[in-house]
Amino acid sequence: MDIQWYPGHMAKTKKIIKQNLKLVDVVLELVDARAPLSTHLPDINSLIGNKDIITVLNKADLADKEVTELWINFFESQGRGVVAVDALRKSGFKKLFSLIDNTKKRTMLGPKRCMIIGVPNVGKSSLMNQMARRKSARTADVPGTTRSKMWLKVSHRLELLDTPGVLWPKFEDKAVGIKLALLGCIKEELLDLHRLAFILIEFLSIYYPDNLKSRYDVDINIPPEKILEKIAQSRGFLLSGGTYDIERSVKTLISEFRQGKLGAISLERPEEKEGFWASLSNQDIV
Ligand SMILES: Nc1nc2c(ncn2[C@@H]2O[C@H](COP(=O)(O)OP(=O)(O)OP(=O)(O)O)[C@@H](O)[C@H]2O)c(=O)[nH]1
Ligand SMILES: [Mg+2]
Repeated sequence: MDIQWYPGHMAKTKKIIKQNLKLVDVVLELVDARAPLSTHLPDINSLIGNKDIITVLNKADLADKEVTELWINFFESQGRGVVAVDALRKSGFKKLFSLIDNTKKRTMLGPKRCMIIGVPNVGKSSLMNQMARRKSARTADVPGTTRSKMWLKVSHRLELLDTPGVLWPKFEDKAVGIKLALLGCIKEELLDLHRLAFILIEFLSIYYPDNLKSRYDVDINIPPEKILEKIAQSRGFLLSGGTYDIERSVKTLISEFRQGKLGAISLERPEEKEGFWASLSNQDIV
């Protein structure tokens, strides 16, 4: 299915990126540390040409530390400048600034200029604000928050350009869409949240069973629907008539996963060709 995520918005965003490319020295591509490949822009080369690029694994506080280390090695082995950061707590900023310092200045005059790009909700505006030590750009846990570009001065030597999130209209591999949905990069209204919660439960039961078990005090060997029922039961999510409010369990599970309340969890690992996600490559969730 082809999806118009934000009609008109995506074409405008790509135009902003292309038009401002000549003004910048380096591009920071923000990805979500929990799924760095699925949240990476597949057409980045056609978008930014041969500009210097640094990969920033943001929200590292929410990702499995061991897996993040594997990702760092993966990108470094490809010769890519890469750093894991937590934009809210500013961890990893020293390495980030030093990677930026080590890039060449290509534009003639003024400070070094960096453009921040990435999928929606990955933390671009938060990172820019924190690097500049100002709350200039609006941030929110909703994809599509930033609607136009914004320049922000970090110092007389460095300026940043925040851009709106980019998403593409079709996922060749549907598992990529599922991971983007789980991480909050796709508008909620477009998603089959119930299906998404099932997939999350199945994933957690295989890769992070203890996290699921201890957060909700459930037996992970029971079917996903029963797990949602148990969550409704223990949290008191009831509808009039006394039936369980499963929709509320669905929303709670997804939102608590996104906020890291189930612990630090990574959705993908480098060089993972087979397994859970490969089996979902034909599943629609939108
Ligand atoms: N835990 C955690 N949350 C973060 C981090 N960075 C950003 N966030 C949160 O992620 C949400 C999205 O942040 P934004 O900065 O608005 O994301 P964005 O990429 O600018 O989003 P769009 O403008 O919609 O494309 C907000 O709720 C932030 O507080 C991080 O490193 N760790
Ligand atoms: Mg933004």
